[in-house]
Amino acid sequence: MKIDSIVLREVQLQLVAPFETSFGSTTHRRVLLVELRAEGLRAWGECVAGEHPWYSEETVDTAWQISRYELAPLLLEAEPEHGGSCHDIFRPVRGNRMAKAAFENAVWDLQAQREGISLASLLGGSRDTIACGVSLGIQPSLGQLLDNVETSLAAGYQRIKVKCKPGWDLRVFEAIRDRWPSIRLSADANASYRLKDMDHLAGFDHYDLMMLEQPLWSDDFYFHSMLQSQIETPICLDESIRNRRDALASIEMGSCRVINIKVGRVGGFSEAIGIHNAAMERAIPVWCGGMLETGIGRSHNIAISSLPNFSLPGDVSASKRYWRDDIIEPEVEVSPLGEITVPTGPGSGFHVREDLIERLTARKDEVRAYALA
Ligand code: OSB
Ligand code: MG
Repeated sequence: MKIDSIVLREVQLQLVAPFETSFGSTTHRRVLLVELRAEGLRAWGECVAGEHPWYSEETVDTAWQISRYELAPLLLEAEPEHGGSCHDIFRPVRGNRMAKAAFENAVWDLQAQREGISLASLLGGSRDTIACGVSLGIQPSLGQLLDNVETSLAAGYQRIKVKCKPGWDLRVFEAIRDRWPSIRLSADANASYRLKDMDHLAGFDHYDLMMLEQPLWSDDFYFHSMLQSQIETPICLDESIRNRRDALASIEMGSCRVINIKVGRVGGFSEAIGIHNAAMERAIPVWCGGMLETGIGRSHNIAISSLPNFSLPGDVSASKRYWRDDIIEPEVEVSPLGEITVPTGPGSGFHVREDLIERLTARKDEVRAYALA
């Protein structure tokens, strides 16, 4: 596929409500979008890097730099056969997986449009609908969190995940279990505990959590395997898993029993599929994580979630939980059963609202193929 030009944009959007994790609070998003123009088609990708290097080293600004001066020139020169070619094209650039994923996922989207098939089917998806959960941030009060749980359950969400950290854990689980003894409940620590907390974490077993996500360091497998051997609650790794090899190592070491796959964190759809397959062969279920995406990233999360081993509800939720006006049409909706229908139209199956994106754009740059010739 000959790509004529690549447009990079930073769009700025306000979240409908602040989102607080163990590492800080987010009220608005600065999002890097990548648009590929090729063969009369336009394909989009979203970079999930945050405003600050809290979740991972990458930020929207490092991703901009790497995208503009490394990845865009490499891709314009390469003429990728398909999305799966990107891994090799970007090999000279170490790390920077969130920036790479934005490009690679746009190439997959372009290929799906070109072949007139859905992105989900191109990726190997087999589900018509995906199961949805919510991720509820740390709240100013327990009462506000319980209100959020109630609203989410009423909307149909199949699993409630609460962010936790030292000081916002046992009494939160206690209060939720008191009112809802049998809902599917999980917790995400975003790497906020240490080895000295082992006994404390064993106390989580009392609350029948589906899983505890990333309790220890963001780059650790070994101490998670020690912890997993001492608690009953299944550990789910998020931050630690950067690629398929990490998934294999963590499964073999017994560091986790569930894996959260985020296409941005692992560098794009190809690596996500590799992790999905490796986990499936070893009977480890996976689910799709979220990064407060706009509709573009969300539409890609829906597509990957249609693969068979995405067997647990993901953090892929309705547009209106995040944005007053999403940048795709129709916006993503969740049914009263807590499901999203996987689109069957070509590409992502959603229309990208370029007029709205233009109004939200804070910076823009275009890199053209001929400029390199
Ligand atoms: O750890 O899953 C995480 C958001 C930002 C950074 C990390 C995480 C999250 C979420 C939000 O949990 C999931 C969503 O998009 O709703
Ligand atoms: Mg997480």
